[in-house]
Amino acid sequence: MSSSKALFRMDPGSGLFFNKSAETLMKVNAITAVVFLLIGGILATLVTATRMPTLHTLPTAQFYQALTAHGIDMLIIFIIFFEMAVLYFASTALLRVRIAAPRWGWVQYILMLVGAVMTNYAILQGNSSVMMTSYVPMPAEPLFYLGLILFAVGALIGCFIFFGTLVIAKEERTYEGSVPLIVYGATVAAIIAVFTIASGAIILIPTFLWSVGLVSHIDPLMYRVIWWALGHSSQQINVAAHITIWYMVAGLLFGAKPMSEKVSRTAFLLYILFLQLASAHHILVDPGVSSTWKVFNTSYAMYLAVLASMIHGLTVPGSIEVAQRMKGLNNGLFTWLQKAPWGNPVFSSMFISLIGFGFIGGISGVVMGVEQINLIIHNTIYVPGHFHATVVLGTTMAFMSATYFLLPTLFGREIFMFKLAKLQPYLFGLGMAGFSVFMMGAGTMGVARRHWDMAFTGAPYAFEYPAIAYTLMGLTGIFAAMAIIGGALFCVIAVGTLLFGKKVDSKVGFMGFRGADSYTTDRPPLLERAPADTVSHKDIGIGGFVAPGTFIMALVFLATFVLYYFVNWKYLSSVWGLS
Ligand code: HEM
Ligand SMILES: [Cu+2]
Repeated sequence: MSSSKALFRMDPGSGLFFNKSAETLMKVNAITAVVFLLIGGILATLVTATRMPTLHTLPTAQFYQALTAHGIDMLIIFIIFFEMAVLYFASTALLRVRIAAPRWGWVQYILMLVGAVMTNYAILQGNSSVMMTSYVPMPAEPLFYLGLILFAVGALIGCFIFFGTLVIAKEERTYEGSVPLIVYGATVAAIIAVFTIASGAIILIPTFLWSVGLVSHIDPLMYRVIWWALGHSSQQINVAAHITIWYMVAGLLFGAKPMSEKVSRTAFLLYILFLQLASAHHILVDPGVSSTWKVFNTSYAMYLAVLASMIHGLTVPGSIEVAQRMKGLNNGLFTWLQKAPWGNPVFSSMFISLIGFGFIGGISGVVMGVEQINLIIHNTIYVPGHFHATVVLGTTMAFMSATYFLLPTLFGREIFMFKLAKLQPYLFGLGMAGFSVFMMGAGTMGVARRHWDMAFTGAPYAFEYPAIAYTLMGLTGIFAAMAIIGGALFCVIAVGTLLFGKKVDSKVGFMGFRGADSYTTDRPPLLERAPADTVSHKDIGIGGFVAPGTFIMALVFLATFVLYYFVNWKYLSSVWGLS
């Protein structure tokens, strides 16, 4: 297809250019993502209700079935469909270029959809309740693995379309200099995705052959090592993608520029270099891999990756602070933050994602990644407590923020039930934060992970957790209910906007976005490089710091971290007496 036929429209509010073929693909991928979020959310309700000893909703077999489907529909299917939309957006709308190979885009979508339905069908049949990790020698039906493989092939095609689009942008010179930081972040996500999918193929294809009887044996230890090259790296795709969204929102809403492009880019690069390595934190108690490897891997290598996340966690709010202070909100430490648009769900979702990911997901992740401390919480409900803070508070809320932005710009609709939409991020965010923290607490008290019944009803040997564990699980349930209401509200708002949302009036706009213009075949103007920041920051800040508020926040983060680390070592010494 020649470039002259490609159709573009401009969104006058954001200044973004949308290519028509890319736009359609972004829409179908994003809508499908939300549908799976809804399915995963319904399953979350059943799983949570079963974990509450007072409710015990599902019998054993259905619990593991629902848990398997919940994990897969959320962390694989919802997240990756959404990431396809993010990749198409970052490459086309930000670089003002047509999408490469739009027909292949449909192959990506259909393969992923067929794969998703196939895996869900296998789980529904009842012989594939092997959890998201699908550890051998637990067997699942061949369709379970085949579905995942098709899904992965689809995702791989999506990554190649992304790279192809970058090539076209470079050839057609739609931008000057190097690609913008946000495109750079998306590129990092796509590169990690290729590595992830390759690891997935290495492990899932033999497992599929094993399930149909063509391979006789798969070593369970080896399976776990390779599976986590897939499982861990796929979380790094998520992290790179959601941090990219943080930068995007900071730029869109505040006109914020990264405090230092070089530092942010280097931080993204650290992900490629070190994150996959750190996958050993998932196999810290496995026999067969040496302690030396585990310790090197989870400390030296992992800390470099964590450093990258901390840099982003600092520069994103820092850049917002600088932008706000430049606008005159220069009083005191936190006026810039107080005066932020807290009623705009694009901002509130993004900021809750940043704080929740850093304080809850980040700190707990580093602490549980220490080989010794890992022994306290291994295979307890602490683990889902930690990762709901990363993949839900962090990634899912960033994707919610992006959705609130895409509804008026991409779909050209005013957000349905806007008053509730303003509330939704707080409900979901607070619910998820409490849910994560209380699960972590219950896990520290020993409550097992993925166990159908914490009361061990009918078991031949009785076991009682400390009473506080039941209280913590009760609190987990209450906050889960809040998160479920918040999540359901999000789905209703997103679907409601598409069905009933008023068309954005491009003269008036909505949340500062002005919605659709008509399509033309004119090539969008060249994306100009923002001039190097010559503006002096002399007049802002306090005591020589341009972003003192962010600096204080970083110190609070550090203090929380040190305290929590200390508490865990202290606790370890008491559960593991030396005599
Ligand atoms: C209202 C929202 C949600 C609630 C209430 C919820 C609740 C739960 C519960 C209770 C468990 C089981 C813990 C256990 O017994 O081991 C679980 C597991 C899990 N959840 Fe969620 N969840 C929610 C959203 C999400 C989202 C958005 C994602 C991913 C993006 C996600 C990913 C997972 C995964 C991967 C598992 C583990 C499955 C396994 O062990 O194989 N959840 N969730
Ligand atoms: Cu990991």
